[in-house]
Amino acid sequence: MNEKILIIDDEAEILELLTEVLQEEGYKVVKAGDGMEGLEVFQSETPDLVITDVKMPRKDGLEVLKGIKDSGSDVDVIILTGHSDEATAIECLRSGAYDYLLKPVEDVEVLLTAVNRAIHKRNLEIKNKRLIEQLEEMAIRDSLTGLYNFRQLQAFLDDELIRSERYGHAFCLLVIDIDHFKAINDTHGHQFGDHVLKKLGEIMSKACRSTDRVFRYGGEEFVIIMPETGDDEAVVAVHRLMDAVRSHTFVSDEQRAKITVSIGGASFPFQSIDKVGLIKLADQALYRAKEMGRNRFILKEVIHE
Ligand code: GH3
Ligand code: MG
Ligand code: MG
Repeated sequence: MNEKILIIDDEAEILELLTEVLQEEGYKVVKAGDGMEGLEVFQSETPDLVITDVKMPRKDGLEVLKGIKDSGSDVDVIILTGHSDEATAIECLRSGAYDYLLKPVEDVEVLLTAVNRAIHKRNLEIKNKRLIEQLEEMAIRDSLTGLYNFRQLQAFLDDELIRSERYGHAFCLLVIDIDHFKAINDTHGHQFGDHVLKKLGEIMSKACRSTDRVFRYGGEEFVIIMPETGDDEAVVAVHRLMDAVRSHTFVSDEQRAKITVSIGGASFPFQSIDKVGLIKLADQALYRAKEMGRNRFILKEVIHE
């Protein structure tokens, strides 16, 4: 990757010299002739590192540094300064500059060492940030289906309860269980079973509204939370969902199968106003749906097929 470095200096010879040295090292270079222009180029070019002179017309190096830091950017700034101005350079360090270099830049190696070190540090920081984001994503998602996991369900449900209570809105919680899934595994193999789980997650996500949340609750059980949804709307939504599942033929590695699901629902605030109560009621409704012959939805004791 070619990292981009912004050089800000009002002396054309310095700009030229640094550009040449840094380009030879393999960096992309963008330039500005004073602090004001420097901040503009910083915004438009989003460089990976800034090297700025201190004494410049319109805006000086310290103002450039502050402008960059105030914008919330974590891009490093190296200060270029004359011998007479080391005090300002130290003030820049206190204000968050990464390093300072004395002009004239006679020893190119000193410059390159500082630049390479700053770029290396930044690349590591970017990599770490990505890894942390990946870990955070892995902590809330189920690895097979990519759906939110059990832990995330608890957090989401807590939030939804507070929100719905505050605004006086209804929401619906569904527990979904695949019918005779053991037979799918036994007939077609565990791998095909995994394919069904994954695909079912996709089908249900597609059949839901964008504000609905689909979770993998455990093995072959899923939970859907439908915010801002009354009982009648939930029944319509579940019919759409069950139709989507029933009509799909699961195909993988020359194996084909159709499945049905049983669904139990519970609604807030009509049936319960707490998390444990809602899950328990939906589970009981699911159990009844299984007992009554599967492939159906039960909400408030009413059977929907
Ligand atoms: P019912 O209609 O009563 O729900 O019957 P069932 O066969 O679906 O229910 P049961 O609870 O007896 O079996 C669930 C099966 O789900 C057994 C288990 O091996 C399978 N299962 C759970 N998690 C996974 C998984 O991650 N992958 C696969 N392939 N199968 C799984
Ligand atoms: Mg099952
Ligand atoms: Mg089950």
